[in-house]
Amino acid sequence: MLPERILIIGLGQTGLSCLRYCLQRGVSPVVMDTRARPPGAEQLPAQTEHHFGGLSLAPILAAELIIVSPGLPLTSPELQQALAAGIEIVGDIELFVRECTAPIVAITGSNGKSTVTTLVGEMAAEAGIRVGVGGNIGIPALDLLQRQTGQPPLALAVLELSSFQLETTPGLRACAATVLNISEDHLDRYDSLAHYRDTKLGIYEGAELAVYNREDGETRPRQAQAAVSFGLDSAEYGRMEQDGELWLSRFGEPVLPVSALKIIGAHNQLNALAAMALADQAGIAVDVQLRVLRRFGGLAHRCQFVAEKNGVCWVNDTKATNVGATLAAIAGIQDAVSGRLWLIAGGQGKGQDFGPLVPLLEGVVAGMVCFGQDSAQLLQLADNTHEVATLEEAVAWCAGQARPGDWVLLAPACASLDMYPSYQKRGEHFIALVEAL
Ligand code: UMA
Ligand code: ADP
Repeated sequence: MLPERILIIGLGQTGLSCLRYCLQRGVSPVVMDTRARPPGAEQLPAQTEHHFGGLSLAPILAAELIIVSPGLPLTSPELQQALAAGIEIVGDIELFVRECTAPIVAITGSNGKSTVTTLVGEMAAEAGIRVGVGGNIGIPALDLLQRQTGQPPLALAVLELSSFQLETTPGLRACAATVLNISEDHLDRYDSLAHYRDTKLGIYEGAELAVYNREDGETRPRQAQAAVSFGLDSAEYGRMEQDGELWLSRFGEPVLPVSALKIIGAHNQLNALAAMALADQAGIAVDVQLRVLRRFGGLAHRCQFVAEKNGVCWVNDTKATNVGATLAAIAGIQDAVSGRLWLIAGGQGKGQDFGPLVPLLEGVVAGMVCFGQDSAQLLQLADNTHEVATLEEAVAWCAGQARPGDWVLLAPACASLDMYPSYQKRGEHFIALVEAL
């Protein structure tokens, strides 16, 4: 049962889904956003009490329940006062888990979340399971419940969860939960990498099975609980050689040659193994899992081949919004590059250390062109860097440097929000620029 006095803070995709959820249950919430003109304001029913342009204390303290969007940290003085006053603050995922009767597969990590979430969702659908896929992947979780109205309930929910969402989801009890990997990200919101990691590890709380990455000790659950691992050796979910070929394996049994995967790179083999472990726990047959793994061509904007122009291959990995993803993208494509590799990077660095890019700039990357808010930090990493003002100029610079056989990779290691509304828009702009060459 929802209380009468609900306050929704944040009116992006999440806030709007919370609004729909409350209205459907007969509660008219108050809405607040720190922005003067938040996106979605035009969708508010006329009579909705709203407060835009800041956090107003009076309506905050008048609420019985506050539903806060993932983009807003709980550290503001106003929300701290609400907590001190004993007012419950939750996120949309908490409301979802309280109502969802289906088992939940929960996926977090610094990178690979959307890929693994999509794989598990496709495996479940292929198995004929009534599955809902949502969360940070871009479909607000509560909308999965709304769609159920008048239909049989979901039999499985597959949720991609960000650390922001996990902060406000104390009630998650997943049937299978994974932290795929941990690398620096969102250090503009967390005071340390340890704080960011601990928030992510919260996904294992109460999980029936924890699925962790043997290659990355930071992903191991801290408490004693049922757990299984994936990695690049032959243990549990892993890889092994058979007849001179590398295979994905389950508990020592080879099940799929790596060459049968369309998604490239060791990072995607790890993603495939994680998806298998999660799907096993969700009761999805192995042959069904393998069918999906054989056909899955990857998501748009992740190491997406755009075009070959004048003998130069252009690749869009705009979703590489942190250094770890950029490293994985380069490791994934470098074997395919016969000539030189040019990197386009930049945007909002979110407090990350760009240092791990240096060995690449001194090795496999011929040159890096950088742009955006934190380009000065990227520029000073090595001698073979060049700064420009826009993505147009970056593409033009690479087109001028590259010779037939070379590759150009957009893998920015940064968020796009200083110059674009989303990483997708940055990727679409890149594709249009490359196509126009
Ligand atoms: N904001 C304000 N004032 C407010 C509320 C929000 O300035 O009062 C700002 C936030 O700081 C943020 C932006 O508005 O920069 C969007 O925040 P939001 O909470 O309104 O976002 P939504 O539109 O609801 O989208 C959120 C997720 N966004 C974030 O967590 C920032 C989306 O993930 C997610 O797809 C969506 O819910 C549905 O669940 C996006 C994302 O970038 C893809 N996630 C981060 C990531 O993957 O690294 C965590
Ligand atoms: P997320 O949803 O966590 O951002 P995606 O599946 O959308 O992850 O992939 C985003 C980018 O992260 C990819 O383009 C790729 O460069 C990188 N990536 C994907 N999977 C992994 C992984 N397992 N480890 C490291 N990097 C990865």
